[in-house]
Parts: sequence; structure tokens; C-alpha cells
Amino acid sequence: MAKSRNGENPRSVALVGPQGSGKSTLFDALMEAAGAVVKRPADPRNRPATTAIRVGHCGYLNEAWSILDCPGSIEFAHDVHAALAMVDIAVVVCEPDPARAGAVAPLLRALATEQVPHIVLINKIDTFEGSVADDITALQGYAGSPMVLRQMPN
Ligand SMILES: Nc1nc2c(ncn2[C@@H]2O[C@H](COP(=O)(O)OP(=O)(O)O)[C@@H](O)[C@H]2O)c(=O)[nH]1
Ligand SMILES: [Mg+2]
Repeated sequence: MAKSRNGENPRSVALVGPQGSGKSTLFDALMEAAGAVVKRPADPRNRPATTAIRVGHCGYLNEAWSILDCPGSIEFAHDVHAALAMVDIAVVVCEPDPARAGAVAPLLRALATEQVPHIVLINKIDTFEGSVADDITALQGYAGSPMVLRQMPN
């Protein structure tokens, strides 16, 4: 494996979660923020579903990172679980809707069982009209450990 600038292997993060939750859009935004030239789809609202893991490499805070944009469809669950076995951390991207928290339940269970460090990103916050606390309560029902809320301004 390639060495990062500080002589260690790159850190790696997998973006996982249900199809349509915004993983690929987030991947593109992260790569752009890191200075990569990203080919965005002509109509970002009609982005084709991801069918294979996309890998991007970038630097952040003087460390090398590999970012894996994973498919959300259950058909590709095997590939996603293989990716989770090798990453340093997973970001579970989910819809901002307590009623849909159950969609990430299998992932949260697997991450707890496999002891993969993870954070949950409540995405599409611009569309959210409910209470983040209610969303956290719903997600907590499926999480393997206590959740702590962090709100990041953008
Ligand atoms: N309103 C809103 N829509 C978003 C956001 N992020 C992604 N989307 C839309 O959600 C849809 C699915 O996004 P995509 O990145 O393909 O999801 P993926 O299947 O998880 O990779 C697309 O129509 C995106 O334009 C967001 O932060 N806010
Ligand atoms: Mg995708």
C-alpha cells in the first residue's frame, strides 16, 4: 500500500448508507474541498446510482486520506462489508427523517459487531423540518453505543 507523507499508510474512510442518502454528492464535495477536479453529473439531482466503490485520495491536516464512496443498494452489501473490514472509520450517511432511521439499522448493527469506528451524518439538513433530537432518538434505537450530537456549521 502507498505511504502517506508522514510515512504511514493513508487513513481511510468509507461513506456508507442507503441509496439516495447523498453519499456520492458528499464524496464529490469532499474531493473538491481537497482540491481535486471532480466531474459532476450534468443534473446532480438525477445522479445514476453507484454500482461500484469509488475511491478518491486526498490530503487533510497534513495526512493522506483515501475516501471510499460505497454503493447503497443491498445488492452490493457484500462489497460494502469488505470495505468496512479495512477502513479506519465509516460515515453512515442517512436521510433526515426519524421514520427512515430503520434503513440504517443493519449497517449500525454490522458496525457495532465488527467494532468499526463510525459517525452518523444526518444529511440533506436543508430539507429537514423536524427535530434533530427526534432523529437522534430514532437512530439511537439501532445504534450499538450511545450517540453524541455534534452540529457542524458550514
Ligand atoms: N436537498 C439535498 N439534496 C441532496 C443533498 N445531498 C444529496 N442530495 C440529492 O440526493 C440525491 C441522491 O444523491 P446521491 O449522492 O446520488 O446519493 P447516494 O445514492 O447516497 O450516493 C440526489 O438527487 C442529490 O442531488 C443535500 O445535502 N440536500
Ligand atoms: Mg452513490
